[in-house]
Amino acid sequence: MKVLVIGGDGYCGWATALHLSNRGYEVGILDNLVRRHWDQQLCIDTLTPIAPIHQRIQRWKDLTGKSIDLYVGDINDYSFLIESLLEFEPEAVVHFGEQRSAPFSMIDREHAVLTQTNNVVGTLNILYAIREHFPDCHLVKLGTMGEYGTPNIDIEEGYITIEHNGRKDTLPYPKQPGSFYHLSKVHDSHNIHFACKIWGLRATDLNQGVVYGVLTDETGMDEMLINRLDYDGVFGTALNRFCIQAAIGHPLTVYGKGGQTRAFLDIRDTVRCVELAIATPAEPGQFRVFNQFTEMFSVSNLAMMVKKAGNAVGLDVDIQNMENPRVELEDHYFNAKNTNLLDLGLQPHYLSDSLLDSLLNFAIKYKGRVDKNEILPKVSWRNPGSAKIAK
Ligand code: NAD
Ligand code: USQ
Repeated sequence: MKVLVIGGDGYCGWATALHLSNRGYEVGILDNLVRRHWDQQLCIDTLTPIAPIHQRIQRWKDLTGKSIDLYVGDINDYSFLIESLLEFEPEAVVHFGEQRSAPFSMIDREHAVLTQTNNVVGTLNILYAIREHFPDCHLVKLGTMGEYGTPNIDIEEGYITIEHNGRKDTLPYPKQPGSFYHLSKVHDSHNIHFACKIWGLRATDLNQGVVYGVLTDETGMDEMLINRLDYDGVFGTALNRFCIQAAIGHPLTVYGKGGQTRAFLDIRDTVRCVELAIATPAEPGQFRVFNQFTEMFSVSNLAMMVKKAGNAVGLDVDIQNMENPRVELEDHYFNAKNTNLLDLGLQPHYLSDSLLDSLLNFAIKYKGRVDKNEILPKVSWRNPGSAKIAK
């Protein structure tokens, strides 16, 4: 099957492209490399030294004999998108190609507009392109668990059945996202659902939790295939950040009380979930929603686990509860369903001491590349424009 991975130069996309290629799929990567550009603008860098995309792909071919087609350009450029699709002729499109940081989207008006324009218009372009040229193509779109927010009831997978005034219906689950980034994902979901309804497109929305880890079977094969690992206050995510903070002796940055509970998964499960979604496509007209995570943790719990694992490898780890730069509940109910992917055969890699140990050792290996000035959060939800962000 031919699968186009949009955003295939990024953290989840690169690992997924290699995994699918390894599993015998014919893979193309489409990416405008804007993430590398944003890193430069913000004066941040991944912990790991990632090779240029052409070299990564060449190395993959040298090692495995498998080719990956490359299309460098922006999905917001509709003629480029159409030309690439017509050349590659995908049977499935996996769409990772968005601005994915909540803090980035909250820097100021400009970054909020950039995030929503890039994400919402990009996805709309993909929907139109599929309708026009490949109406049978399955769109697998990365959404996020953060679309749901933290309601005081169980979170279902995309839909909820409600009885109201004696009548009953199954409706999209209510959305209460916590940043302009997370809102862009909600807007995408609505647009995709609508396109499935009116044009009969087939789509799967993968509401993914926070991803951790860096190694997969494929990205671990060679230094030149290494994946990005963000640790800075804008693009770094909770567990990855905590391991890198532990490695350099920085107190773990728990925002507020740390009772915020989120859904998490290992990057080795990300690539497998996408494969499972592609292998069993949605039906024409179906907008299918899978909650893509394996476990739920509070931020405090994660910090405690990293402290314990750090101590075990001889690191002295402190935890610092700091003023929360975000506006979010720090103590709340959170219980989300995730059976759809398990039913398709997902065998989760649960967070374990050995994973934490390997991530900590990975962070120790590259700790010389850490810029300590980029650890603390600079973006405030309450005060847009207040962050001193390099351009
Ligand atoms: P990333 O920033 O590492 O990768 C995104 C890639 O998309 C980058 O290579 C970037 O250059 C590309 N891109 C962005 N806009 C584009 C455009 N207009 N045209 C072409 N390419 C474009 O992000 P990631 O962590 O790999 O996340 C990938 C997707 O998964 C995102 O949609 C994100 O919302 C979702 N997701 C990520 C996580 C996580 O923890 N990393 C969790 C849940 C969901
Ligand atoms: N947090 C801390 N300390 C930190 C970093 C984060 O306490 O140093 C807290 C945040 O306040 C938040 C939680 O940890 O409550 C998660 O924050 P995060 O930065 O790890 O993740 P988030 O901003 O939600 O975004 C990430 C990805 C995004 C994806 C999302 C999945 O960047 O692309 O959509 O995880 S989810 O959270 O399920 O929506």
